[in-house]
Amino acid sequence: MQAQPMDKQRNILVTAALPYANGSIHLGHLVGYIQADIWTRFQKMRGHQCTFVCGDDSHGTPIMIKAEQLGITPEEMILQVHQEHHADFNDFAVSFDNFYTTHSPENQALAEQVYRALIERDDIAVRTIKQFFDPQKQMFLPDRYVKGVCPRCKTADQYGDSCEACGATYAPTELINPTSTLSGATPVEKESEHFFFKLPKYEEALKRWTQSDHLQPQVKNKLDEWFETGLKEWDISRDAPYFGFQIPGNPGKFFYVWLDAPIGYIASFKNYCERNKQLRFEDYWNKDSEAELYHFIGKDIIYFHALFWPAMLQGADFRTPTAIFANGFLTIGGHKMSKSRGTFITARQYLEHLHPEYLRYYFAAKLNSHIEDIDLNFDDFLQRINSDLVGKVVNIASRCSRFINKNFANKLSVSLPENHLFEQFTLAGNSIAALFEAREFNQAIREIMALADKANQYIDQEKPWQSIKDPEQQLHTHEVCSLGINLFRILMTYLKPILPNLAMDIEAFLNIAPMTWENRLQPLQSHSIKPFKPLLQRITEAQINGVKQLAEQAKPQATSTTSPKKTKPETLAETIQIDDFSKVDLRIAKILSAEHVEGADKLLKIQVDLGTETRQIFAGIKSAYEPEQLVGKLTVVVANLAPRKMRFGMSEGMILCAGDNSGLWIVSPDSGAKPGMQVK
Ligand code: B3M
Ligand code: ZN
Repeated sequence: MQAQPMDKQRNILVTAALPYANGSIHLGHLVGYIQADIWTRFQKMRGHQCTFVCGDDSHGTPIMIKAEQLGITPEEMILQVHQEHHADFNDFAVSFDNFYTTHSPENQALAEQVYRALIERDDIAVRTIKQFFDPQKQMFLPDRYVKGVCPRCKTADQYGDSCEACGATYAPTELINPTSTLSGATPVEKESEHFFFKLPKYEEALKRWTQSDHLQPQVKNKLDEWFETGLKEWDISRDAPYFGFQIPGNPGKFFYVWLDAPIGYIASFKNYCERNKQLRFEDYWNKDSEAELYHFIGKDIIYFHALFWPAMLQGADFRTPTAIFANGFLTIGGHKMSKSRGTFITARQYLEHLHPEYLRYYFAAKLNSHIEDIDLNFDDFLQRINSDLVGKVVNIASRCSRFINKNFANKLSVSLPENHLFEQFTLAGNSIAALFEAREFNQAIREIMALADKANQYIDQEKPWQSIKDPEQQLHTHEVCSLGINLFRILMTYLKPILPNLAMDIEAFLNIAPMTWENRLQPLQSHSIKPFKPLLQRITEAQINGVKQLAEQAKPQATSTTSPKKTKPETLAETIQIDDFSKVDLRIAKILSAEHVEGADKLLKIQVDLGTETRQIFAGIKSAYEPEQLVGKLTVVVANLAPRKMRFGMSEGMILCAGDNSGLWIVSPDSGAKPGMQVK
């Protein structure tokens, strides 16, 4: 068997979901961007014409409101955020060919074009609907901007679309005692004319589209459920004030952000074509286009991409996507990151502690083609980087180049030893390519690491550090090390889509042209390399602890920083062993003093007597207790919790507390217990 020749050149357009222009990129976002970037880089290395576009999703009420809060115009804000996002993506080597914005002339023209085409086909209905209106702010309120008492379980402080406590979904107008989260005013019901896209007309076409090979099986199943419940018309308009595009001929009416957001993919590509004349816009978007079009998205926006989007494209006479690739969410140490709680590690925060390509490698090692959540576990992270990437792969280069640099004047041998390894390594490129193509990155990494093991075994067995001492074995030693360098180069070819910057450094070290899938087949012989410099450092405990701490702060805490929100009992945590439990040192403590903390909404600063010492703890129980109520009370404290630096000072422990939406109660022993006693 031989390494397969490349298939014919394909024209591919890849998109990644457009991030909203009102917040920072966080690690959860990066899963999808890194996945799409690896895939795109792989296609480019295979010699295909592959273009990767994205941009900010710059419209909508949250963006308008956020800018207002910042005291700037939405235009100013989206510019600032655009620069921030652009820098974040750059630093993580996410290499969009164009990172544009939906607030662009191209997008406006295209959104109008789509809208007109839909009107033409009688796909737009106009109906009057009733909606909540904030009389103070003089604006209609999206569901998330109304809060009130759940009509079903009567829990207070629930959003206008669903109840966090009992899971009920309802219209905001069904809430008891509704208030506007923007002004606190009681909203009134008001009528307004809205425009609806007649999605049900596309049911048959969508069903056909779904049946062919465009979707992952899980997505297909989801769609079948939606077909069963029945497709509904989609409200594509919003009333002024709104930051977006005005609907042509309808002053005061705007396109809903989700109408022009996916059209932003087309606009970003169009903008790119204007600067890159070798690409023809029509070749990619005309109805009969033979180019391939792929959308990488998060699992929460499948409805928009698998139903509305192909229907809109058909209605407006554009081609439909070749496939949609949805990915799962990121958990950190098993905990969900949550945007709405503001609990996530941003891309920037991560970069303050760790190398971006570590994260790319880690995600690749976890990603497959399914919609599975992936977990960032820091011990696993450390292990994979230090023992796999640095210990196995980079180590091959350092082990062999030592001798090439020192004993053979930087030059590789004229021929390689009679050895099947070179063929085996190049041949593996076929199956590794198939795995990249199928987005089975974790399996690709497994194969690459198995090859790295083989290369190391070969070096172990040939022992160049011994044979170098024997003048009669000079040629052999030279060939062994030269083969080692060649094997290393092939491994790095396979890792290049994942580790593009490391790969570039290695191209410089090996003194070679950019590595492609094809040129791996040519061995390096009689070739001069450069002196080896350490290419990638091991992660230190200190670095990993830095990021761990961010995650700790991000995790919803039982008491210290946030008060638990839910009434619904959380599902019980997984079973632990007695040894796990006994790691937690619980002690009776007496509250000596408690006081408000200036600038903190939820925290009280508390001094406790632990029997042997006094500790300061910040606890998020301000909503439930006046400080003086607490003084003198006995409670239970996690005494061996690592101290945490908070904005207001050090917190040296945690007070145990029970709670849900209806209140918070600190845990107290019966009278008789003494400060310092262990709780077992
Ligand atoms: N702006 C972000 C999200 O919901 C949203 C994606 C738009 S993709 C066209 O994840
Ligand atoms: Zn409820």
